[in-house]
Amino acid sequence: MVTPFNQPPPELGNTYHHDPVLRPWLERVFARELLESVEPSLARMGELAGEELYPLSLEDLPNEPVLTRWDAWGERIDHIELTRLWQRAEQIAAEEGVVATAYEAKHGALSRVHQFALVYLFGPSSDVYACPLAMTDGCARSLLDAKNDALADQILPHLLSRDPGEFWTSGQWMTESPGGSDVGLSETVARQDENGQWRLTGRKWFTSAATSQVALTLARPEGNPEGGRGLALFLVKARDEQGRLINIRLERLKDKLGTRKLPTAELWLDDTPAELVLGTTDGVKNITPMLNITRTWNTVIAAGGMRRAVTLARDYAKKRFAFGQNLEDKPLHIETLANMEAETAAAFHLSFEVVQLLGKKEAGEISPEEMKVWRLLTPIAKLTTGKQAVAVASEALEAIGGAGYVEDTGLPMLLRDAQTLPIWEGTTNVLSLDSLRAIGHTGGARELLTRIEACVGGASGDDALEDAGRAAVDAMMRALTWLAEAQAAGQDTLEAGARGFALTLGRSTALACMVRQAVYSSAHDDARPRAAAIRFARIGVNCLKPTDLEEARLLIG
Ligand code: MFK
Repeated sequence: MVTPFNQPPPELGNTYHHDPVLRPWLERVFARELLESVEPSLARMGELAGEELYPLSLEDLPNEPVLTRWDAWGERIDHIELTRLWQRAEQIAAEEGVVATAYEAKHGALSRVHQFALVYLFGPSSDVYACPLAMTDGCARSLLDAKNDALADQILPHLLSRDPGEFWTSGQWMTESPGGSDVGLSETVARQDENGQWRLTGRKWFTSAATSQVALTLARPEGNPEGGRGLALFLVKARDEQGRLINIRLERLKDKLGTRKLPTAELWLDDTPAELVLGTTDGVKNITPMLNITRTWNTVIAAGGMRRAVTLARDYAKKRFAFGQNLEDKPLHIETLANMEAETAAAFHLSFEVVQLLGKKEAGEISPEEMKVWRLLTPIAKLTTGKQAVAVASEALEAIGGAGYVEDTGLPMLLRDAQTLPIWEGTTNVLSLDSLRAIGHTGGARELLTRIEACVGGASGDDALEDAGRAAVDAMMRALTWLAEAQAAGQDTLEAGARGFALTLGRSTALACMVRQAVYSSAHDDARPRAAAIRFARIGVNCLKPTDLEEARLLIG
């Protein structure tokens, strides 16, 4: 019997130790003693992610959460059985403080960086358990920002617990059938019963994980006006002591393209008791702390997912022999992988720029200029990395060839899960328009240009790196010129070009951050960040394109 050839599969190992970007970045940003103190937790997470969770995720591939609505005797139970990996991920998330690290704040403003480094490592191995963690973080932030001490005292000890037995996650039940993006159209009604208890009634069309113990949600108190201002922000304690849902019916789990381990659901609130978080109006405004946190998670998860895709494609290229050579020795394959690596490094730098600003904001160390940049860069980073994540995941599958398209390799999941990143937490277009509104409201574009100029300032003396820095500044300046012209031309022109504008801001900021890292790393005997910056500049950061609305209308009929 002839033994057929079996291709060794791509492997990961410890994802912290093997990451080419994270550690050099941390070395630049953290003092040596601080790095020494956080590094054991990152190395542990790298080991858990690469050596325990990744193999478990492959074993767990065929399994999905199962909703059982009724028990054998007709009792409505709405029980969701989670996959094995999700059960393990919950323990790890609590014990390793994937949410708590940010709030324990042991390292001041850099605590957010430490936390999001954990997220970056944990996310790609979590089968999207990162989603309820993102919501949990967003809920904690919202309760603190609302200064609702009563709710915070009751709920935060659970959301921030490192004891898996005590740990709770929060959901975000915002999306309703008329208002996925235009949340102000929400139909859920709030009324107070005779005891003054608020009760919510309505259909939540697309929730985050329906297994969470609490959720932030929006509802319109009876008599309130239409629109986002007439909504109020509520916290729902979804379950009683026995874990049964309280006046909530789980209608179905959503049948999605990806994120299939994540039990997103459609549910009915039926006189569901709820607590006001902050006043009886301005619900959309009051939930924005959650949106900004979950968008930051989305950004970091995108960067982490890209790193996972590139790592697998890179390892495969080492092992795969074809046409007389391993793929890693083939010029066109090397070029392809290098472009993916440059995009991935860019996503990382953009993500952690936002994370750093968030950390400063929460520690009360942010300047007014940085505050404007943070508000603008949060949606910009989310939309930029969301698009990159899909492109890189798709390229990784192609780099692995037919096996990348076969389900039991686990690789198709990379692409399907990436596809949610530009959709949830605000689509690319919605966030492009949000960026324009942020500029209209608080400014930030000029401050971002100043920041980009400062980032690239150190490149002088290195011609190629200087050119890369100039490309970032030029693109940003062109974007500002476009903005002024579009504002003068009118709202239609502004909106039609908003995506090109937003992506240009995202990519030029990423490039500037890469140049700053390259200057540091080149001085510390690491030439890779310089190569990544130069390559990313060559791929291009200016996404401004002329728009023609009349022609576009004609085309779409
Ligand atoms: C495929 C698998 C999917 C799995 C899904 C699982 C998770 C599902 C969970 C979800 O439901 S994801 C939900 C995603 N939905 C969104 O992210 C909503 C996207 N839409 C927006 O972000 C809109 O821009 C927005 C709803 C905010 C617009 O609503 P409005 O009512 O037109 O609000 P407006 O007037 O823009 O803003 C109201 C106030 O909030 C303003 O302040 P003022 O009242 O002082 O003027 C804004 O400045 C402020 N604001 C808005 N966005 C802000 C913000 N402030 C800070 N940060 C922001 N990001």
